[in-house]
Amino acid sequence: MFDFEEAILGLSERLQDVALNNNTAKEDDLQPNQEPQLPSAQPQMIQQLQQDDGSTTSSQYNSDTDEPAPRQKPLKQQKIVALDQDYIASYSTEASTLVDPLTVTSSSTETRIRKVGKDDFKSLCVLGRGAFGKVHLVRHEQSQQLYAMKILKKASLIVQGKQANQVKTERQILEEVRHPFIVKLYYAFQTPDDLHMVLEYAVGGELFRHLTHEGMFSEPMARFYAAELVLALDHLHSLGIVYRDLKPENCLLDAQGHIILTDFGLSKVSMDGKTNTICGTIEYMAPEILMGLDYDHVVDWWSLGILLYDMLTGSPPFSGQRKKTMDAILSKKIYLPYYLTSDAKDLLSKLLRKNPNARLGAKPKRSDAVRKHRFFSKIHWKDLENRKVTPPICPVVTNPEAAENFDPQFTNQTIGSSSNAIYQETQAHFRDFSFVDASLVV
Ligand code: ISQ
Repeated sequence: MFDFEEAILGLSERLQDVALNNNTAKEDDLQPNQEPQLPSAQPQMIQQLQQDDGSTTSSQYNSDTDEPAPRQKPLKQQKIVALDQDYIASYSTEASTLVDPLTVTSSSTETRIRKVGKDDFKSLCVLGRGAFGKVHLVRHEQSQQLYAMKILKKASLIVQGKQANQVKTERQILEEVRHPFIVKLYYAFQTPDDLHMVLEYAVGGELFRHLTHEGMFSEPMARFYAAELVLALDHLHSLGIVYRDLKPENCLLDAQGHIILTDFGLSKVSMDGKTNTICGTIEYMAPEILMGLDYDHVVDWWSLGILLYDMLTGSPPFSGQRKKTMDAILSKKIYLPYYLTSDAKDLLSKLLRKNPNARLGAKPKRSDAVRKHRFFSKIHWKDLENRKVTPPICPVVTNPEAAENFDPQFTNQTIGSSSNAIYQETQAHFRDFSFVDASLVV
């Protein structure tokens, strides 16, 4: 179990020259005595957290009032960065029982497995781009079924070093995980240059887009999305998986408006292998991750708290210039607007405890404490899990192939062909990548 005090001591040893700042505000009004203080962001760490191009985003934080300014959509295009070795910490490594068409022969069974490849799909448009590649909307020509195809450049992965494992981990996680609110992986295959993951198409687009459109969500709306995310995260935790990257961009909606949690590795927030620089959005990251301490599933409850705050107020509680954001996440008391109900305030203050051991969800059992919080008292968890609760937003879809709920910045892009030269040796890294969902085997 994560030992907070020890971690702080460990950190102070690593940062010997820097005095820890113990002179920080109490964590929250509701539970003032439960929260030991984290040290404020250390200068070295802050330096590392500057954006790699040297630029900083304009401040969204009003330092006089502590009130967050309206949300701004973060840049989608991110520099290619290496994936953190423990980006997704999985301690459940059971071999998959699903079938890999490139490595399994069907001679022992009557099952006929036809290889699925790039030529079986027609790319219709780009849905998004991430650190390692892009996501296309594709049509499986034989079935006319639409999918989201995530395409990862092997060269980009190899250049950063040691990333093949991460991609396999993402593929393995998606293969293993079956949950109504987590994206489904149907096929995985590779071409000489790229890895391909054929995923469920979340035709409703990003929750973020709907949030931007609405400004902020009412408490019942926010409660619905937060509750579906509780179920998705709890399922991951039950498999020993820490998601670690919960933020609005990774929360998509299906045709009915239910959450589809995506992105198990095409990360915009990851550790640069050379410099330990954290790239991309840090607004949703737990203090212990930012400090480079050990962490566990409790980081996901922090991020859920930030996301809930974002939905209820229109922007995350700590945002703006990177250094300031970092400092605020580590040491600033959270501002809870007057218009939130006491239940919402109480939940937020407990999810956003900087001490992971005192955070809601840390003990005793997985998500029990979170589910049982008064904010969720109106949620019928069984019905929710069975998709029997009607979502608050029904995405408008007139033509699924038009990807109308996705950013035209991407969907208007022409589909480019990959031209990266690839070295033979890179192929060995990805030998076991290919996969087909058992339900699709004929
Ligand atoms: C599913 N549908 C649309 C977009 C997506 C992006 C990433 C992963 C899965 C997706």
